[in-house]
Amino acid sequence: MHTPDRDRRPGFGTLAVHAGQEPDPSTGAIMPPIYQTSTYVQKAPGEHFGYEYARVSNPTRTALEGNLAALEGARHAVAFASGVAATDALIKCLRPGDHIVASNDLYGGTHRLFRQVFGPFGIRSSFIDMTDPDAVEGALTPETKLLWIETPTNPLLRVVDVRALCDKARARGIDVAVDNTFATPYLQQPLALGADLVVHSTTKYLGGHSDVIGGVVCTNRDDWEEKLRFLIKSAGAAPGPMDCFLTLRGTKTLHLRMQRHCENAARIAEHLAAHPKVGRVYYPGLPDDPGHDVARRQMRDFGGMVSFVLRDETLEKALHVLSNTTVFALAESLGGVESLINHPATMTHASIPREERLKAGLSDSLIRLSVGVESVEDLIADLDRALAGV
Ligand code: P1T
Repeated sequence: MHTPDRDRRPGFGTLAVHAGQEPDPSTGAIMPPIYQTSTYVQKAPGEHFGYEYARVSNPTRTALEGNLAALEGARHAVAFASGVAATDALIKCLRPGDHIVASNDLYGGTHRLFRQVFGPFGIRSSFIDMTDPDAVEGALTPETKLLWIETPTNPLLRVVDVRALCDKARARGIDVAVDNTFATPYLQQPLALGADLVVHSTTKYLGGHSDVIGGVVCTNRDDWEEKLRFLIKSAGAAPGPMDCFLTLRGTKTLHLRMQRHCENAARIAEHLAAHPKVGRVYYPGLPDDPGHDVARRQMRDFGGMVSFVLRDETLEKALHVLSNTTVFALAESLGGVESLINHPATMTHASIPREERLKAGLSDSLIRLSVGVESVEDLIADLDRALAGV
């Protein structure tokens, strides 16, 4: 994309609105069309216009990939049919005998994929507290090929020092992947902190409207891009053109939405921290949060996710709150404009064995909020009403 001053890199908002997209050369359409086609005509055998078959590539997907690469400051972005499909393709690039060190506080589906899908193929995973440098050091083996970092983590919002772990990994020839779903590139850019790969569930903040499932891997490494494109072609987890269009529509307002998500989440975290019925609040924006200092260093703001437990930590009382909000909808997922409330133990993280969950600090009564962009007074009143009943 071009700006009047060619020496200056465009700002985030300009990239969000324009990167990856030029008006359609045949019609002048200002928005990239939804190229709803499975195949492309060839001038002669093997002589085509850049596209052969839509599992491999599609112009709507190319526009989305150009946009996401620009937002992450990456040379390449490879889009997938879901966040899990993006992770799956990345792990398929490892080999039997390889070892992954991952956070013990992470999306339940990632744990399930690593343990239950790749475990039987001989890829081992260790889940540890990545905020503890000694725990990371102790988990590394000569077979470790990948560090898998989520930060802030799902659902305890722990903050992992990406630069420190990248330095440690680089010294040992280990690649680092960061799942940047919770932070988004507006708040945090892991490649600039030394990561090799950034993964997103674009289903969340990037899409932003809870109407599409998607994923992406961004990287500056040509070898990784080649492997991931080979996997899209060979294993087929390609996103459809309509989904790419919807995601691209979402990214145009990412910076605006994130500002409001952060503002609302900070207000709610402060309110809950002062509420007599609330025990602990997990939010890196609170000054006494253990991740606050690292978050201030590596993030622009603290994000839209807040977790908490009640002072009286009984499951029954937590379930009462979960069932009695009216603006916050009880649902899995996050990052849409609407607020959601979730119970990790029975919903998003049910696939992690209970003992492992408890050891990682994820209690049965934890409540997770995805704070939307509604009027914050209504969100606070909704939580207060639900809390009043316990
Ligand atoms: O749902 P999908 O697009 O396949 O993305 C999976 C995924 C990957 N990484 C993180 C950090 C995630 O939170 C998710 C999906 N998470 C939820 C559905 C959830 O409610 O936590």
